[in-house]
Amino acid sequence: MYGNVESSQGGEGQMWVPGPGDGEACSSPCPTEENLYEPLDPPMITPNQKQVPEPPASGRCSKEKLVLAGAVALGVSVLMNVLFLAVGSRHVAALREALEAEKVKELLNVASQPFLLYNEAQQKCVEATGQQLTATACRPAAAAQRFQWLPGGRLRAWESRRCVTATSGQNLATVQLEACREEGALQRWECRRGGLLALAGHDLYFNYGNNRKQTVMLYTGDREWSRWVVHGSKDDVCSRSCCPPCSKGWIYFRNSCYFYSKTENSWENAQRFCSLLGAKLLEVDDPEEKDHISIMLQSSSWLGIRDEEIEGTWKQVNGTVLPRERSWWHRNEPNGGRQENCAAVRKDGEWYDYPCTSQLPWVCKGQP
Ligand SMILES: [Ca+2]
Ligand SMILES: [Ca+2]
Repeated sequence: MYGNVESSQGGEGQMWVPGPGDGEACSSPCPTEENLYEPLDPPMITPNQKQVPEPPASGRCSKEKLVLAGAVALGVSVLMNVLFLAVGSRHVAALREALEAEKVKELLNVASQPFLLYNEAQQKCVEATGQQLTATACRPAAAAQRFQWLPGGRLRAWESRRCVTATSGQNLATVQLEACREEGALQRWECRRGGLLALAGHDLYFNYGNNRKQTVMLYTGDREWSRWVVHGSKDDVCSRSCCPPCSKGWIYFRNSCYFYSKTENSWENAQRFCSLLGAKLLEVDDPEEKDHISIMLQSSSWLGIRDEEIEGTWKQVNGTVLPRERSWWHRNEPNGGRQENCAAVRKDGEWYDYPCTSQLPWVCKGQP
């Protein structure tokens, strides 16, 4: 029995009730695991079972042939219908899943109260004109000078609802407005000490732009022309950040956001769900994360690894082979051979291989 992964909900159809003596020593001979799943391979036919086709009987009438042809046609038609039904239900499941993803996406559109970006040294505010961002005299009532934070460190122009975007990750690159993107690396900003507003992950700062048009640009210099506060205050612009680092419904831990599903699905659908949200199915990087996950889990959930391609070679969704030192298999696992090619993490943080079509909750892991 698959006594190693507990279900989130008990009830009928339960397939992994702990079996008697699971994980305990037994008197020999040990009972073999009872397999509740259909064998994946067709039953083998031994040579002496092989059915030798009968030689065609001479003088068979054409009526018999017609009946035979009719039966074959009927069989094919039934088979096709079953096939279409199966494909159809998969499409419906995919659509339902996409809808659920859309609902979560709506929650991502939480924004902060608007504020004006003010450079004290120049006594100027940032203003949006079309796509362009310039530093100009402050007009607190002007919609074009209002900005607001979106989740993920994105800064949105209040009026045009477009995001502050670096044209490249290089010194002196112009900063302008573009459509907000969820995975736009050039749209993520972070505050550094002293009012510096940096392009996330770079030592390039949102700068007043000492050029003729006073266009805002990226600059390596970190002096007063790169320093910004909320107009009318001495506050760091990140003090107006709306948002907890993660979107609503996601849980923050150590610079990542986690989504714990409330429903169950196959490994593949779970993986697709996470990918639709720009995240990935859970990967556990170190013991600290393993402990955190085990505290958070309500029940066994899918992990983003499988050994579908080569039995015993566990790969992450991006195709990387999982390093041995970053795996936490339960004793005697993985043990399912070709019938168990997907991995799940149990509440205690330990891993099991499991049939990929089983229905389990899942965890997505994404960037803040
Ligand atoms: Ca396997
Ligand atoms: Ca197993």
